[in-house]
Amino acid sequence: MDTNLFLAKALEEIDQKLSELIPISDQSLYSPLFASARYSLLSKGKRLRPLIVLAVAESYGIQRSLALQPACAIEMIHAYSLIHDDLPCMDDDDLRRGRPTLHKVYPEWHALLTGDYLLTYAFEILTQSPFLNTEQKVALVRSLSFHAGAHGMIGGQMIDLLFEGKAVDWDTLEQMHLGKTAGLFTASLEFGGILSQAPAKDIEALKNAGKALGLAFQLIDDVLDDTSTQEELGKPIGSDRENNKTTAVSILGIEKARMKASHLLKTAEESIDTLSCPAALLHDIFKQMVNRRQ
Ligand code: GRG
Repeated sequence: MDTNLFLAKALEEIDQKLSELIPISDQSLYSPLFASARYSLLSKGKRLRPLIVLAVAESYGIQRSLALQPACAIEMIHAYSLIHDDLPCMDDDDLRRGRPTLHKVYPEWHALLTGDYLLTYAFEILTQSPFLNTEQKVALVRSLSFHAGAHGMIGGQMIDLLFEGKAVDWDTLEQMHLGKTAGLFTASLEFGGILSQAPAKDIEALKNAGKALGLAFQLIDDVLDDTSTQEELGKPIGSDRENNKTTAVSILGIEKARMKASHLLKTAEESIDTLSCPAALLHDIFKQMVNRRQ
């Protein structure tokens, strides 16, 4: 299938499923939680992580209906991480995806609880995903809890905040990127493999691709933070500089950071070339992600 056609169709299905999964409101006393979750989750994100899950499943010839709910679970974890990352106690940002951050619209405690809700609900919907056997569900829960936890996203965020305002060398920065950014990309690729019941050697290759792709994605994110406008990115630019954070650009400069991202893209592509399924769709998506302008 043509890549752009696949992306357009998959994006539509992801958005529809995300909307179905969070009630508009109900009679419960806690229903304002759903309105705030919809505000963040349904705002205009790129949906890269769920798209990757669906793209891997597509590459193995697996029906999209089987991969859709697990893909949405990863987007929920991503949305929760953005809500918490924007809070005053972390990056204290006012704008996300072109709109006021959640704690600017609701009280801070409400934003915090919305993130907590999305985090816990992600695991609930994983265990309720249709068409999967128990072994697959356990593997998905294990993958997501590992990559979103201390050895992945939370660990990366911990390094980020521990080193704020301090000198950071390249190895430390890369360890932070591996956790904070590459964690969820690795989980997304691994999810695709688990859903497709791919052989163990493919799952390893998918995870390796996820690490390299995540690192490349973060390098480009740092470059865009220096070369784009707030309107293009939908979030404040230069906030890392304001918060005294070391970035790939502050260590390498723009050109070297771009070159490093290209090398990492190549590593990710070499990894998916070893898969036992056609990899053209994944090649296209990886390239689009690393060559993106926003
Ligand atoms: C606070 C638990 C917790 C974790 C925070 C993910 C994260 C760790 C912080 C968010 C800020 C940040 C710069 C993370 C690096 C990963 C990244 C570039 C996120 C933005 O992802 P996109 O570009 O965002 O896919 P959209 O809005 O398109 O979904």
